[in-house]
Amino acid sequence: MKLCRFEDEKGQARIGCLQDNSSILDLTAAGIRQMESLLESDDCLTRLNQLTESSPRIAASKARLLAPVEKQEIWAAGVTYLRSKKARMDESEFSATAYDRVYDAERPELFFKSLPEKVVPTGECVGIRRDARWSVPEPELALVLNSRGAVVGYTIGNDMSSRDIEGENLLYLPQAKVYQGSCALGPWIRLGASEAAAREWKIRLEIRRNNEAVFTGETSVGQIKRKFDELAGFLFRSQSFPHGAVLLTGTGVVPPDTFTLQERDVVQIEITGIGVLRNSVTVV
Ligand code: DO4
Ligand code: MG
Repeated sequence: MKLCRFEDEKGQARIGCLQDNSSILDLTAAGIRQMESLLESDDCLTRLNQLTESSPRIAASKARLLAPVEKQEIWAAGVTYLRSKKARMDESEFSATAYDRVYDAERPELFFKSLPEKVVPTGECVGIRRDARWSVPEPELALVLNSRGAVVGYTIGNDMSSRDIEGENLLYLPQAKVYQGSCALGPWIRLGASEAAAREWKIRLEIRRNNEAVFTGETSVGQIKRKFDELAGFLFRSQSFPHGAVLLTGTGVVPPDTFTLQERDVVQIEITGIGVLRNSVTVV
């Protein structure tokens, strides 16, 4: 099942359940005002099945998808794939040992990524910093966690990053990672998949420029070094998230070091089992 937030023709935000690619069941018409009430429920799928029987169906073409996030903070894990460790070590002599160590350490790298209201939905523009020379998307599986830290769903995340800023000095990481348009999530939340099933999914990145693919790459969720519960467990250590949280799980697809994003590029991230998150790029 796929849960979404969408804007109706009057500009009102509503909650929906994607039926097929052409229609959405309007759960708000059946009384659901927030995804949180479903994500917090112990029998989310049963409740959804009951609700969908009484929900009106609307054409997906009449709905503008919103980011599938409400009051959750968005966090991200780093250096969870071997490919990411190698890329970071190559970009920075200064910080190479830090990346090498964190890949094998018990404690993962976790960093704050975005407030929910700043998240970019599918179809809108992600940002590249005007003071960065080397900008890349990072296609990542995002875990949707409830307030108890349990994985209740999955969405697609883009952890946009300024690699020259991050590579210059590790202390610049927040500026390389957190700026206008640096986090996209969507298009919806996939519910009811186990970690074992999610580990079979492929993550594909395609970057298009003037209608031509200028980079394509692929990895598998199964390449993530750490278990989902392990990442969620560290995030929830000594910290509570009353509305739940979204946790990006790191990137395993890295364009070559000669590649940087440009204004009007289109970044398309597919995770089999979820869908496609598509955003064009603007300078911020
Ligand atoms: O420490 C740098 C960030 C790592 C990251 O974002 C990733 O591996 O995806
Ligand atoms: Mg990342």
